[in-house]
Amino acid sequence: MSMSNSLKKLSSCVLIDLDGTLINTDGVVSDILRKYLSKYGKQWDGREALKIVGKTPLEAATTIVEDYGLPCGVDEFNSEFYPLFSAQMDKIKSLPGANRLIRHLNGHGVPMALASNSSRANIESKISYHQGWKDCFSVIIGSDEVSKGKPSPDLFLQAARKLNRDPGECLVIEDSVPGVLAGKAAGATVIAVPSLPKQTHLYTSADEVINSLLDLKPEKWGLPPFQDWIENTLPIDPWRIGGPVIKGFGRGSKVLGIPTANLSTKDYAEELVEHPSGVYFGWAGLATRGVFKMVMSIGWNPYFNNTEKTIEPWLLHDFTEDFYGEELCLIIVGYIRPEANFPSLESLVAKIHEDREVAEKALDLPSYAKFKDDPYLTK
Ligand code: ADP
Ligand code: RBF
Ligand code: MG
Repeated sequence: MSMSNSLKKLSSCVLIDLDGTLINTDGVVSDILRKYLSKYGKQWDGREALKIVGKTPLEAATTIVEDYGLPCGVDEFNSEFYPLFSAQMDKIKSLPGANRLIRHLNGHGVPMALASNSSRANIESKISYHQGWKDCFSVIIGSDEVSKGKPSPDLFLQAARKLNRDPGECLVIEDSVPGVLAGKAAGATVIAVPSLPKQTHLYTSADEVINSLLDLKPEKWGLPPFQDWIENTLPIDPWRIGGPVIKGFGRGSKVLGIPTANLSTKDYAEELVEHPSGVYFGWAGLATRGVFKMVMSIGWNPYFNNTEKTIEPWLLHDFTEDFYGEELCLIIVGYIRPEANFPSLESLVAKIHEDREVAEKALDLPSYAKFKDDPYLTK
């Protein structure tokens, strides 16, 4: 066993954050603020999300009132904002992998606590829209039940106490910087799942930073491993997207032997929230050419540090010509890995070829192969 492994603390229970970690509260909050601020002639700036993520409701409200110079007090803002928010709570979706994680840990009898900077009452309302979740948590604590919210360790200390565990035995899962600091201050092991892209550098105190809950490996922390991976792939609910092939960045991927038939991300904003960036695979249909195996990347291509997310399927077939503008239909059936950065172009290309091999093999498995005949591909 390596030094770092032998020093690593094993966990026996999980303390988990709600907003931004298990559910996409930000999406609904942003929608409301966009409309609300326009009443005052102000425009919601997505970057503002950075400042409020992980804060207590009071802190978040104060930040907004101050930053936008609203002609109302924090109390007045709250009295207008909360009814709007409550009315939309049923629209808050679970984040990718959240349901899977909760069911997995619960199924293995791992004690779980929900510890959130939001109020106890709001936590209860929010999770009531997610079937079966409430019963999976033996402890639920909101910031109105402790003297200080995150980044103070109070919430996690109290959660551990109620689970009858030493904080050092707890694995905290958090999307926000205040939450990570709170977990470390409590003495827990902390995994960060940043809810905003390209923020990894802010999470230096976390024990590990992962891209999404799909990338969590519980066995690294002494917890039961997921059993749903098949030959290095994770099946996902089939996801169908299509559209005309557009011009990409023209980086000469073709020269590298890895041409990718980019799809526009504009039409898929909603779905992209529900699917983390990463490497996926499935089947691709081109109306006049047929159906082909496909491996793809969705995201910012860290190696090139793109500012826009791209959807880039590589069809595993030799074409004699380009097919820009043609209608391309994809059924994405499985996940392979998060996007990564690489020390050289050669190592990026080598990794993409590994992905190709994983995808080619997996797509022969009956559970993935059956989608080849899906009518969507030849519509
Ligand atoms: P761009 O930056 O415009 O996407 P690429 O170098 O990635 O350029 O090349 C992609 C184009 O190459 C596709 O739009 C398509 O027309 C063509 N192409 C040829 N073979 C393939 C393939 N096997 N998979 C994807 N695209 C291919
Ligand atoms: N780009 C990255 O920066 N990091 C990745 O991990 C990565 N993985 C990829 C996996 C596959 C299967 C494909 C098709 C592309 C991937 N790319 C990745 C995108 C790549 O940078 C982009 O297609 C370039 O334009 C290729 O030269
Ligand atoms: Mg391309």
